[in-house]
Amino acid sequence: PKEIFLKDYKKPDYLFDTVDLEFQLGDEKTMVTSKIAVSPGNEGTSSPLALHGCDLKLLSIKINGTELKSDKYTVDPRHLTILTPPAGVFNMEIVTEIYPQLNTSLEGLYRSTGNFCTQCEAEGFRKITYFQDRPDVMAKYTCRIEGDKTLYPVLLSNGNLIEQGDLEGGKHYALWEDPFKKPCYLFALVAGQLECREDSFVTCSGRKVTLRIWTPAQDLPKTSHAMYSLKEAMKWDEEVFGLEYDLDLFNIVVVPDFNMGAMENKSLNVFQSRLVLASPEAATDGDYAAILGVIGHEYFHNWTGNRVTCRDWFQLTLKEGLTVFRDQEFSSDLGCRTVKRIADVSKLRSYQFPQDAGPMAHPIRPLSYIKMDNFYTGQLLFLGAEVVRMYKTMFGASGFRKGMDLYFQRHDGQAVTCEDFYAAMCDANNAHLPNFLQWYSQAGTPTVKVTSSYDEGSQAFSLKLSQEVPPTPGQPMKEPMFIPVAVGLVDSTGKDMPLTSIYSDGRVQTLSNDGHPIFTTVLQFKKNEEEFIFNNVPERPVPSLLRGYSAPIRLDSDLTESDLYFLLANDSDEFNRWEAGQILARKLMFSLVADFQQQKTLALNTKFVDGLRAILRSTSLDKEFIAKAITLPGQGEIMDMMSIADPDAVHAVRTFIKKELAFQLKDDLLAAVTSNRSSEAYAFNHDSVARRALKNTCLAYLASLNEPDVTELALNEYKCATNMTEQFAALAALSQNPGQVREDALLDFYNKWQQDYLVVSKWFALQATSDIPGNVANVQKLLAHPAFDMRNPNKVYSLIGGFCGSPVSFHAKDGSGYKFLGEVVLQLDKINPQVASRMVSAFSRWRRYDETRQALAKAQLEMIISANGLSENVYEIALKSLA
Ligand code: B3K
Ligand code: ZN
Repeated sequence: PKEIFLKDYKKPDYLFDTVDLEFQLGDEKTMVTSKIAVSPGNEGTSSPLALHGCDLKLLSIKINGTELKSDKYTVDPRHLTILTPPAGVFNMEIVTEIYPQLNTSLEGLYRSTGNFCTQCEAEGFRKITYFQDRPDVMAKYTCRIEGDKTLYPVLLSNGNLIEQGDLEGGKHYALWEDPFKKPCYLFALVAGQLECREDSFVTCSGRKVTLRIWTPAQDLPKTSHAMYSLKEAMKWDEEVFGLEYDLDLFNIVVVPDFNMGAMENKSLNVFQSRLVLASPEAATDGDYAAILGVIGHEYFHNWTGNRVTCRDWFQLTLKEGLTVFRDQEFSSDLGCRTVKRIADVSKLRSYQFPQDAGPMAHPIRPLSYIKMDNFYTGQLLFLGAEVVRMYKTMFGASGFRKGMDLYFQRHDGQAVTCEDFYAAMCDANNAHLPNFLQWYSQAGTPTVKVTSSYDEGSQAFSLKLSQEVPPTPGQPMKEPMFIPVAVGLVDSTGKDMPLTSIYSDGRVQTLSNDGHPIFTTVLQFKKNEEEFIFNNVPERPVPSLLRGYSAPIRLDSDLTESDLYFLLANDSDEFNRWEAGQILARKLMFSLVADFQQQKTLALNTKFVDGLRAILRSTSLDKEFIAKAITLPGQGEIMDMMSIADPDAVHAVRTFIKKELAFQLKDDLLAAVTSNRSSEAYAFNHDSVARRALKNTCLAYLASLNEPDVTELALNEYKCATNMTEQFAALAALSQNPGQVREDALLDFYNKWQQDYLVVSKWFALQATSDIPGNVANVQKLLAHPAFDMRNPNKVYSLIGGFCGSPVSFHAKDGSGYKFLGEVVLQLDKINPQVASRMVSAFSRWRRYDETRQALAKAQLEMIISANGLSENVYEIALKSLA
């Protein structure tokens, strides 16, 4: 396998100006004709023209209308090379044959439940035809699709439909034209038996855009929330960024078999079913929120990704980090900002931080890859979004908007780099952010230490900051990064102090906002060590640090426990109230883990219980916030912070605290469940979502007690639920405890929902993530369940991905979890390498565990890497994990 390096980037020797594709869809084989207008990229180039290709049967090549003789080109399994292309502009016509019905990789052109569909990002277009499959080759496309009219009544591609009609032999055709230049990864084709929900949106300039969501007929009623989400996204992008949709038609297609969540193909987004289809009975609040976010995300790509795209795949975060940031903001604006922020930060901590501390650590702009698909990681997406967020933190909403405007003004229609984005942001704000670009090139999560001191005499409060970026593979030494640290000072009554002036870098800076006092300031921390002194501070404050999580770092401060309890009760920054509770919970969990390891009896300190009780009883806090604030940090987060991860101890401690809290707060929890019932019809709005979140979180606590009265309560909630959010939460609550009640409930749920494959996937996931003893065998059994299908990524992610996310079972000390995954990965790899490689990643952190587990996990990785015919996808992850 060949490794590709960022430093080797070279502009393409040839440009493609127009690409006219023709597909003759057939049940057995599909014929693809590609006519390309080629022009030299560099003056007077005479180098061979190398085209990528994979699993293609070449039928013919013509250059300027003449068949090319076989000694004028070479073909290998990855390329077609035209040895001496004509000088200047020329036309090239290539005919290939492909076999979509045999394509289980779900990359290129493939079949899902009989329909044709494509997925080209990152490098899948080469499975359709020979092409310069790289994002800096941008062309205007037309696409003519021909196929049987009864089997494939709907024929879709990018852009506008400019012609359609019937053909002999029961066939028909459609001709699409996309007026915008695009890289081939944004090409899409869909053909099959689909119906659509149609609606429209009038843009800010008064253009009417037709919106269509395509799905099998029976699912049409479930597309209303997706349509609502799309219209909200279109409106939001106009209001917040002044970005208007640029065509008269926008299509979304739903397919059950899809590797990722969705894909932003120009005007023809393709989604896996879970992220479009929803009804109150069958989808949870979580599903509704995910649909809103992902519909928004793919739509927002139209500008950040499609109109301005990436020069090469190393720049992926340019479009993904930015677009994730935009979808996070969109969801925040439509829901509750703090709660969304908490959810996003939790995700970062549970997935990105651990990865960044392991063998797969890489900067948001990686330096090399074997398979690009392996780099659609938390780093590029979620850490990338944090990096974009820091620009906004530095420049404010209007400065950020100016930067975005300049970015589009400079780069519309181009394929660009992360530096171009940085330059637009800085130039628009007449600013320079020293060491900020390090965020793109250095891997590893920085740790920032903060120590504070107060001098009563001079009324000065000092914060000393130091930073350390840990070594990561290939990067032993690190430079300091630019870290924006948002700070407020809280007085002894719990109020924010006005901040008047600050001394740093040898100068005094007056803080005020047009004469108004300010209560939060952003420290620009950019050296290894720096001191910031606040002046005119009348009493010793409690600092509220890193408000809103202003930078993606690990904060290590000298705040005492009592400071943290104080912030938990008083901080005006809600995010930091939650954070104070989390820090306290982490400290508690650590000390109990140590007790557990020394076989001491575990006991919960009463201050912690009282702190949570106060939150639970609050009538002023948002209910969803309360639900988050009483939820303990996940097991992964705690294991990530241990020198040797001990899944058994962390699990035992988390279970202990949960039960103990349930026991001590039982009355309050019961009151929260009963007072948050509602007989109103399901609605997806913040108040209802928050109410259900609180009720469900409390129910889960209660059910952990496994006492007859709470089991009765959970059963009752399960039976009376009128929506999936509450029904599924009750089922999850009941299934915490092994036994007959659990088995009966799971069976009942399956019988109710067996016709709905999306609900069945949830049912798989619930069992897969369970921490009941002996769950490996149960998951093994579910592999053979008639509803399970290895070829469907969603089911694999639910069952196998879910299982790997459950530390006690996956890391079972006898190695049974590892063995299970090892076998499954090899099976999966034969079907779908992208999915297999996502699963094998669960092994990557094997060195974090004790020696016994290390040996067992390593043996599986070695078994995998020595397997015959392994895909490059799995090979790359296994190789790096073993390195
Ligand atoms: N851009 C796609 C991801 C494509 C993944 C390729 N293996 C979807 C998204 O960002 O939402
Ligand atoms: Zn994206």
